[in-house]
Amino acid sequence: MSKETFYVTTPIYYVNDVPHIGHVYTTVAADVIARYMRVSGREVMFLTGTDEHGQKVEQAARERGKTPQEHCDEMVVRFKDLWRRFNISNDDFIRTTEDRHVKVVQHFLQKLFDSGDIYKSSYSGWYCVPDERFWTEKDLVDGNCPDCGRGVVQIEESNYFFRMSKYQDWLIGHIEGNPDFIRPESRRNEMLGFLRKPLEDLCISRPKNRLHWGVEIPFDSDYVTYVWFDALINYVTSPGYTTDDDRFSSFWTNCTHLIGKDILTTHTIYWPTMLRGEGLAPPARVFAHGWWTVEGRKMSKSVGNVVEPNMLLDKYGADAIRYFLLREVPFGLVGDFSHAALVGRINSDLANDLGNLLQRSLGMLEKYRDAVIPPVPSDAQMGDLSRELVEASRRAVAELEEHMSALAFDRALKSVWEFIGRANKYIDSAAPWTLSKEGKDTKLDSVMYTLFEAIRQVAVMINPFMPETGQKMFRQLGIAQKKDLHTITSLKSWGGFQGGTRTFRGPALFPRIEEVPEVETGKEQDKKSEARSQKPGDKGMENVVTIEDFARVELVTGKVLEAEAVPKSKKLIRMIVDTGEKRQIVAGIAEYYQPADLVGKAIAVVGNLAPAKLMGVESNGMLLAAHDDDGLALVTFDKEVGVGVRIK
Ligand code: ME8
Repeated sequence: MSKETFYVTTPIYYVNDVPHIGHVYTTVAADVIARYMRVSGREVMFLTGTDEHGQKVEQAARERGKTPQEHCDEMVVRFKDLWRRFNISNDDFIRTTEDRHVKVVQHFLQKLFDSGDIYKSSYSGWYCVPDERFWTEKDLVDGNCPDCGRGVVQIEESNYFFRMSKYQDWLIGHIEGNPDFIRPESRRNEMLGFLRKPLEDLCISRPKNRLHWGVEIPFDSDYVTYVWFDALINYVTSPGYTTDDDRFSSFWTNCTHLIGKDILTTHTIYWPTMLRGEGLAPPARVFAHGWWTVEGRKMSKSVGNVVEPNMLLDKYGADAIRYFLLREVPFGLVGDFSHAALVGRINSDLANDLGNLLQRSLGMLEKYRDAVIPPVPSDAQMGDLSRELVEASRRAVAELEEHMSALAFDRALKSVWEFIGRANKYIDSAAPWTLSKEGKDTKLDSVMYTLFEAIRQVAVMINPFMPETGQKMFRQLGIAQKKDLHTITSLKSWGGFQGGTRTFRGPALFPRIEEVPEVETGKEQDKKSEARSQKPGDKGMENVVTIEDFARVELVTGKVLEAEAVPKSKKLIRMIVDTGEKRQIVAGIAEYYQPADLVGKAIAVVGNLAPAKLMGVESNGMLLAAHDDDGLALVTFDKEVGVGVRIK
């Protein structure tokens, strides 16, 4: 293979349950990076699949009155259908019950057994049935599983063990010597901390009298393989370990595993030591992203707030969800899903910024140039405004490349949106309508060309994130078939769009959604809070609140990360504030503060205020300030505090 390779994987998901928004998150992220690498000229392999063995699956099948295989065959369809609906472009889908995988697991085990890295021993310890994990006495928290908090049972039996402890020093050296191996940094430190305690050997078998549903141990038919030992091996089965050496070695060296933080230990402790025992290199990078909650709460069946992705797809479409998930929070930090936040993003970023840019530009090209792209302007024909836009495009492409290689999806999108903002401003400043009215034809040609080359660049940059939208844009720009104009390489030099191309105006990319809670006016809010604070019999004490009342208000510390004036408003400033999670807050303080002065400030925020829209911009929270005749002062702190700290 001559091209540089890139191999990306998602966890293989358990088929004991249906997929939810958490599974969608990792899979969409993997899809975006796979698509991006393809258009950057890499030979890509993208793997996802399902984890079908083990106790949980056996139990789920039993509860449904099915055999485990029947259960798996039915559940896997839900994952495959969902990935199709989300336009997931995986090159392979692996199921651990497939023969190709079972063979590799058995090969792996036999090799480790032959080299003496697997041995048999009797074991007594605490076992968490739902997690299928053994724990030592000192691991337990209040006598329960330290991972899930559920009860554990004492088990004594003979089992096979992998000599994981033997590789501890090597693993520490590997993590220390390869800063990119575990990402983000916080997770790397967490694992180095974990490795300060001695590693124990790993129990890798389950006796068949307790569990049947697994890969039989090749050297002892009374046992099946521990589900995690079986599952992790999927990552080498697919690219051809033991079956296609060339393919395997070319992809394995460039492998990135995307996972949630819940399965960090298995991927960065078990897996690299297993590979080391087998004589294989560890994956190049394991990136553990953060956890999604829903409307501020942990997603759980008992709470009834599990976000069902098919319902979201019906309502918002794949691209809006893909965009929201990756734009809303930095990959690696916690995220909170809420319909209001999703609708806010659709309306402001997708319908307003991106949709309007394309729609108004196509409209002008139709009106002024019969929908035909003018020729590429010469250097002399380009004015300062156009040159600035070209420069902004160079910056956006460079930033996109930098952020994508670090899997900083939110920053990559932010850079693209800054460029979209520039292109929108370019239209306002270059004012094609005036050029047309004044008959400045050469200038108008030059402006329209520059604008459309910028839009083509936007389409290329967003295409990996929103493939349906990318394709729609390419169609409307008249370059659907010109694949060479869809690549990141085509953005390296300005002027790829050919003059004479005919464009086609289509329907709006993202119609606005008008269902976000509207703001109440200040007076209405005041009336309501007065009514809430008055209790019958409390004469003369109308404004007294109980400690419980006060505790309902979540006051937290925050740090302003970004601030900008809300267009067309004299009073409002839109801020992105870190309160442990990133949120957008709109405040009426523009008469007293410059946006630039706010960035970096530590502030006090009402964290659980209902979302509201101010001049069409969504605000999630309110900052505290004192207002008197002399002006306005933000509430801040007299020494440094972290973000997201509760103020009481
Ligand atoms: O652990 N937020 O499978 P699984 C973000 N079979 N991501 C989430 C999430 C949430 N709330 N919930 C789930 C397994 N995920 C094993 C993996 S790999 C060799 C074997 C995502 O079905 C996240 O990627 O429990 C997490 O790591 C994964 O789903 C767990 O999926």
